[in-house]
Amino acid sequence: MSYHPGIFKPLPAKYFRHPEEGGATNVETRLSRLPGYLTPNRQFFVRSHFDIPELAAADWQLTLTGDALSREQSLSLADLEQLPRISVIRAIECAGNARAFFARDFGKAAEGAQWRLGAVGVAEWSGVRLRDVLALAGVAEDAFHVLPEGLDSGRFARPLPIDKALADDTTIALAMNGEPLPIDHGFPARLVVSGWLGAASVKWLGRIEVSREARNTYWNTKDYTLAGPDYPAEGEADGIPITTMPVMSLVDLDDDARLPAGKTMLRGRALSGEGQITDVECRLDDGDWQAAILHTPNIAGAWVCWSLTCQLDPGRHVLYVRARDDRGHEQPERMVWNDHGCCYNAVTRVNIEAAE
Ligand SMILES: Nc1nc2c(c(=O)[nH]1)N[C@H]1C(S)=C(S)[C@@H](COP(=O)(O)O)O[C@H]1N2
Ligand SMILES: [Mo]
Repeated sequence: MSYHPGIFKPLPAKYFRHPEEGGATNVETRLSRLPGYLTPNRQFFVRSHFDIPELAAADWQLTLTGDALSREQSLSLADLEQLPRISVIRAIECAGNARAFFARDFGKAAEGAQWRLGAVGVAEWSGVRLRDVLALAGVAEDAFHVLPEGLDSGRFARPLPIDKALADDTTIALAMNGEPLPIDHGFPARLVVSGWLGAASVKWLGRIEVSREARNTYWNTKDYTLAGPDYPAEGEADGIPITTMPVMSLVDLDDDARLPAGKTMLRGRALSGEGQITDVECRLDDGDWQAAILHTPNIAGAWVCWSLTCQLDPGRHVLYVRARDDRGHEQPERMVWNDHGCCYNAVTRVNIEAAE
């Protein structure tokens, strides 16, 4: 196995934006360039914390281990292919998506890659249920944590509670939008954990430990937590370990977009962890809130596309967008600060310039 320090796929500027301080392994999707509901593989954002492994399908092995399994198991891709196939359409959203807006709202940047709205994508993930894979090794009644580990140079790993690991749609994906998983997205196998922060969806899977005791890592105790003056530390963690993602709306426009004045269709997307979006509303400057149209499909755990036709007078405008989900969550007016800049979901605000 060898390691690669960057991203393999081409990164044309029309599809991607490099966040400031993001490093070579992070690029966000330009939502303005998405043609449809799914994010094509060539446009999907990439977030990798370490050099990435170049793995050969033929000798790849997934090791199942831990004191809450009846036996240790080593599985090949051919073994996984014996299991029932499933396909799920789900979002992967980095918990740091929209982190750049902390700097705008609070006058100081939260630590980490300064993502705007594009550290998120929706794909059709095909593979096998994590539950069916773990069953091959016999899961004990009192299993507590499931710790998937990547084969990247830093062995990225973040635990899941057993119930989430055994959920119907927790998937070991072998394919993305009908193609073998691209190397940047975890070839040959990654986890897809519905509605949870992207960091739960471990790429380049190599080992899964199922244990009776907690198996916490840096990635749920020192990062990807809600930490700061308003959040109490919890056990080993510096704050509250993040699980599901909050309700958030996105706008399919570049920053400081220039649009023709007059009647214009505004578009975007909205998503909410494991929930389904019920309403999206838009407001231009200090006008009234107007309901946007929600398009099909509207898949829980993925996103819904919205649109609204607006009259844009020439000049500068601020567009505000807020969404609500079927569980009664809605975007707050203002964020509470957290040090890692995670889960930003205050009412979405973008600048637009309309020209005659
Ligand atoms: N092995 C491994 N898995 C990983 C990561 C990583 O650095 N290493 N990054 C995680 C984070 S923080 C996110 S947001 C998603 C990004 O998935 P993508 O690169 O396929 O868009 O992968 C997750 N899985
Ligand atoms: Mo992430």
